[in-house]
Amino acid sequence: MRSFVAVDLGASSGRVMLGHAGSGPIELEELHRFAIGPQSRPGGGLRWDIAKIHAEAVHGIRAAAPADPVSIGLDSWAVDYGLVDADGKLDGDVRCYRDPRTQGVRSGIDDRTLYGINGLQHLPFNTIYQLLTEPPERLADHTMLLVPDLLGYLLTGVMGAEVTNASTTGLLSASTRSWSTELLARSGIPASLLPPLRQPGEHIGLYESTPVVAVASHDTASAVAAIPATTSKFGYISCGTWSLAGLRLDAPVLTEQARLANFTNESGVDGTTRFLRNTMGLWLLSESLRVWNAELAPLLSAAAAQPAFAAVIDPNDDAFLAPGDIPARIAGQCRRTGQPPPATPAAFVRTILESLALAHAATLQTAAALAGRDLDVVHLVGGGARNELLCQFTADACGLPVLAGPVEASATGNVLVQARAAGVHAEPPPPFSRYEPSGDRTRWLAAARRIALPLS
Ligand code: LRH
Repeated sequence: MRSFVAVDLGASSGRVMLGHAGSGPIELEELHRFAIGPQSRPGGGLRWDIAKIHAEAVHGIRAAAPADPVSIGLDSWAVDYGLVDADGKLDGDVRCYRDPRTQGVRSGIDDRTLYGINGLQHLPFNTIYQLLTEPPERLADHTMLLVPDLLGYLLTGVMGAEVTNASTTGLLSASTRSWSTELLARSGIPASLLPPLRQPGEHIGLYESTPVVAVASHDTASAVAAIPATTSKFGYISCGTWSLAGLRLDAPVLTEQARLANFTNESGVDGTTRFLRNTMGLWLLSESLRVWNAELAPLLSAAAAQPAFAAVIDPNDDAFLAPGDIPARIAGQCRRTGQPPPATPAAFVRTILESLALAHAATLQTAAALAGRDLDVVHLVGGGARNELLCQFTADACGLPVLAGPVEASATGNVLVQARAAGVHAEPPPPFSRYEPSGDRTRWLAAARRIALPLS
């Protein structure tokens, strides 16, 4: 067995894992876990504390030294970046994508042309829109590094842009997987801002004497690489802060229908496409718990005993994006759709879980139709795989079995790519639970109609 260090940064927590690969499924050992979370700064704006994240990552990497790891890999949430100046220094803060500064920002490129090239779901925080809020002089002589590339630079001194995460910027061509000169020219973003692309598995440099290897540095790409699929007819949900629901395809789907359904074509490992849609995921729960100052476990048991389908919401509403009083915003959507707002935290949790399951089902069904695929099974990976109620609701709403796990999917995929680059056998662990659909979907379909979700 050989050991690899996976630094996996989620929007709410980061972890440094030691992954063991070589025979049998990858095994993970947690070395260090720390809170992340965006911070409000005086004068407004949400930022990431990159200096702290860097220090925590180094702390975890140092703890791995006794295992003599083969290499280190870094993955994180997508789209956010730091700007490095001509002297190689990080200039200013790394802003958080939930910062409302990009609301209403457009690229100046018509939607069809933009989608035909980058194949991306319109999300207000795609990097292209964030960059267009920067003063032009900051773009003229700086280099943009996405978060995992920035940490890679801080560890090794080498700059680059790993392609799976670059595919979330809006500036990469989904077909050629190279920076789009057309989109750069038409948006006015200088090409000099973007570092050379690198592929998962490429050597980046050394941290002290340990190689740092590019993995699928977008956490969702790493999570999808870790799906223990045994059939090609599978859909997936990478369920953490976000629920990313979709398909693994050989080529992007850049049709007008896919654009109108707001589907994304992000790059995956081995030339695959991650054809998926972002849905507001466990963020709805974690922000609500923060507002209530409550623990999840007792509320999940209480939610299981609540009446079914009392109220459901469309979790894709941009109103849920910014931090704040999510329960109040849920109640507002219930009123607007003629449903009684939940009255207790347990009732809110029931509403959130049923609504996420509905969104999972509608998204997977639409993905399959757009790509001309049949689905036999759904793999649910990430932190949400621990949530039994959510897994069962998802199976019921989809009318398909749900296979749960791995929970640490991004870290597993991170290790998998490093192991393969080192010529070491690597396979993800099998799912740890299977949820059968309970049969009659009539009530799920009726609930979807209340919020105009396309589910049949
Ligand atoms: C999940 C994720 C997702 C992006 C969002 C910004 O962590 O990377 O794939 O859309 O964060």
